[in-house]
Amino acid sequence: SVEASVPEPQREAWRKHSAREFNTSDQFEDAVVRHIETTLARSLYNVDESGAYAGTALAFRDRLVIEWNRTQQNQTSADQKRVYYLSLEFLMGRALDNAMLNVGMKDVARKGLDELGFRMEDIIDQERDAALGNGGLGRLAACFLDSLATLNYPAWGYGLRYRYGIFRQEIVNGYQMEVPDYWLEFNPWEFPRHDVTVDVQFYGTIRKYMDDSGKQHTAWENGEIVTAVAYDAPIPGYGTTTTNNLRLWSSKASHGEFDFTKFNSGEYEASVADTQRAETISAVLYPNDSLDRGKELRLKQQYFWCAASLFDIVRRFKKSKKAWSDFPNQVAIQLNDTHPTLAIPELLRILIDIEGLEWDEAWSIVQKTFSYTNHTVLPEALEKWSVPLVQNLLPRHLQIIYDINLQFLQFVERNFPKDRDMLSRVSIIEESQPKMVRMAYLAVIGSHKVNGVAELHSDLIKTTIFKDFVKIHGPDKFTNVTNGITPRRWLHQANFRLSELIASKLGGYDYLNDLTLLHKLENYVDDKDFRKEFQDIKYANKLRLARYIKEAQGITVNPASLFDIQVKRIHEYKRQQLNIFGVIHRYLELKEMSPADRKKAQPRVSIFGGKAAPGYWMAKTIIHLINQVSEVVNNDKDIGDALKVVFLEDYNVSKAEIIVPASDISEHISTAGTEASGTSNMKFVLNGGLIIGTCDGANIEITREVGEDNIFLFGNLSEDVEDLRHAHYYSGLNIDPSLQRVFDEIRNGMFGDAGQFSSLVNSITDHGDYYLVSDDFKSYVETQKLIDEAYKNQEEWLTKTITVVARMGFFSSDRCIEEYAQEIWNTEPVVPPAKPQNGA
Ligand code: IMP
Ligand code: B1N
Repeated sequence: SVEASVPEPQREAWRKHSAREFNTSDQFEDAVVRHIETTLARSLYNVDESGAYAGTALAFRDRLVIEWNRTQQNQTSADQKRVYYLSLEFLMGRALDNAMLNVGMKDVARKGLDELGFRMEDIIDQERDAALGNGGLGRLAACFLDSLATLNYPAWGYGLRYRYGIFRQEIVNGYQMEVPDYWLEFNPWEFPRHDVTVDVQFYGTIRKYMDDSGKQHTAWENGEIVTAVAYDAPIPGYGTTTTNNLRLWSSKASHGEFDFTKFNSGEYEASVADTQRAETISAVLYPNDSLDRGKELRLKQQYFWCAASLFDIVRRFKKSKKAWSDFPNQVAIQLNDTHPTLAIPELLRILIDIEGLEWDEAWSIVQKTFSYTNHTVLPEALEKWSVPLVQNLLPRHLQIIYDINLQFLQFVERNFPKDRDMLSRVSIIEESQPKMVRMAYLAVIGSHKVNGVAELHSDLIKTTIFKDFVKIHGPDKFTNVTNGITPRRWLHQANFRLSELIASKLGGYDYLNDLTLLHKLENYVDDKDFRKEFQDIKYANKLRLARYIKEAQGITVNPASLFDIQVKRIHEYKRQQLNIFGVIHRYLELKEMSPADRKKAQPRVSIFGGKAAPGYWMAKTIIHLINQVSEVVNNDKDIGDALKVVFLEDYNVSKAEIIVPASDISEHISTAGTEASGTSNMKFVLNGGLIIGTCDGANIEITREVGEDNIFLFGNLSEDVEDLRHAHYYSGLNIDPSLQRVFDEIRNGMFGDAGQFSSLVNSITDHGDYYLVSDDFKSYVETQKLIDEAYKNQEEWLTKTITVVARMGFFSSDRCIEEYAQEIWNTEPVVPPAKPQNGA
């Protein structure tokens, strides 16, 4: 059992034989070859780069496991509050390079691999991305895990172990095709814990009964049971031995392989089918970003994961033998969006139905334990589950939700007796046909703190979707924690030369643990050698991307051109359509120029990348248009290097690590008020790229930090969006002639069959232009002109790019985690003891 331990008299023998860590390249080679020969059963006659990757990963994994065990023991005895980060998505990317950085043996490994006949970069490149997420929300969770470990917080991530992560995108004839991402063929970073399982119930019935003392009880029984199996992955911190845990649940049939009663009675297929059905729960990540589709299987995933995680957390707490009132002093649970909101009624169910607590005590524990991060105000992303669906799948939870709602509405009625509409506005249950459970309201009511992810966004949620709740609970419940990114992956790993240059000026790598130290770079903004090296690094990064573009898409681009990059999920609110219309406009202008003038124009490469949700037709149409424009422009002999258009297939985390350091300009051009924060904006600037952006999300705070002169802002402000939409509806659009020209050429078939793009163009011209493309087009194009001009003055441009890097200290995810720890979780780090000697 998991509780068993070695008796005292035998522990000395264990300690003597405790695993040894490699410290020299010789020992590293020992470990690699041993793993290749024994763990993988291959030999020196049968080892390619993937084998060398496996051996290297397993050698580093051994070291991580040793630290991981020590950390868990140390954190358990420290008796500190643990933070649990519940997220349906963890977009981790690759692990090996990060493990090498954090273990600190990269040079040893490089030498060892070299001696074994391999190149480090090729070995790192063998790893598949762990792509258990859609975009920003999932990658934020990954950055947070990195910072939590780095700052020594005892923290676990809880999620689902999808067999298929986000699909691989292939572009066929300009259209997106989705290919399943079966990523688990070889995953050395996970540890199956077949002894850590939780039985999770679905469906079933409710029985009320009275015990001998006359106390009322509720039992949920006769449901279908699915077993959750834990898979753990070590999360090493940087500059510390702290190695936290990411626990992902996998589903399997509760009877093991087969239902043997069915098996023995001859129903072999039925028994296998049951097994399949259970395994389906954790089979696939839903590929929608900022869209709620209300599918039953998604609800099953959510409950399965919440129930398994809560059981695990409660089990761990119970080992401490503390009183229940201590639960919120030991446990902080952060809800990453509303996806884990069922954890709230689930904890109530455990406390009341199973542990026998009274409602009021249980409710007070729940509210102190949970906090909720909102990531979007888009109405289509706000989760609602139909009451009949919840009734059927989780009958007891629906009762508990109704009880929460009743108590809440009674409270509201007492405090706001005059506002009759208030009750229906704030009810967890929407009185629609069918009735719906509003998950965001449940999350707000069940938490002690609610945060948005950038200042503008946190203000917006207080004045829009949660306005009434600010009145009811008071403004202190609502707070802001502006997102951040880990400088380890997004600067040091992705842009090693820049990191090295910074370290050479700042006297070492301390800045990777305190990003605000970057400000000292401003002292070097006039230093000739520094400037030269900074510029060379950007050029080298552009050259690297140019090579990748050639290799992956077969397009030749000139690294001396201005690289203009927009990589992110394809979504109308993110407005890739505005970008591609701008590109078409540029193309039309270039076509009209004399060859001499064209030569003088600033050459530009417009680079796009990103996935569309498989059912999101408009997003797929945008991808198609980009590819068609690319086809026409790149093959136009008149144009040459003046303009190239690239759509990079299958954008993901490891590709981002090549793309991000290579931008001159990146585009963050969402309709004001729609992008909650954005995090790639921070990544690009941290790597010395400038931004063209709207006054939205974290762009506003980036502007505050880097200064207005160092960012290219354009477009309408969020406070004007509603009026503009209203005006579209009542007085029509005001389409600039330059945009009209673009539409005319698309409709005339310049980019192939116009019918393909009519829904896209019509969504603007005939259907209200909800995302304000027509309102912002002119200022967008004018701002792009300013960028062309500014880029021509390379010295001034360079000054700007150095300055912005120096001013990005605020955007480290370490800063976010400190804010969460102080303002929301009320918790302290557990600093690990000095490392014991090997074998001790
Ligand atoms: P859990 O808290 O039971 O899920 O265990 C998490 C990890 O901490 C596992 O690796 C356990 O072996 C370890 N662990 C749990 N309790 C103790 C303890 O009291 N001493 C040392 N290690 C522990
Ligand atoms: O979360 C990121 C923000 O930086 C982005 O601005 C925001 O758009 C993103 C349902 C979402 N909001 N909502 C989602 C993802 C998947 C899903 O099923 C919603 N993602 C965001 C980090 O704060």
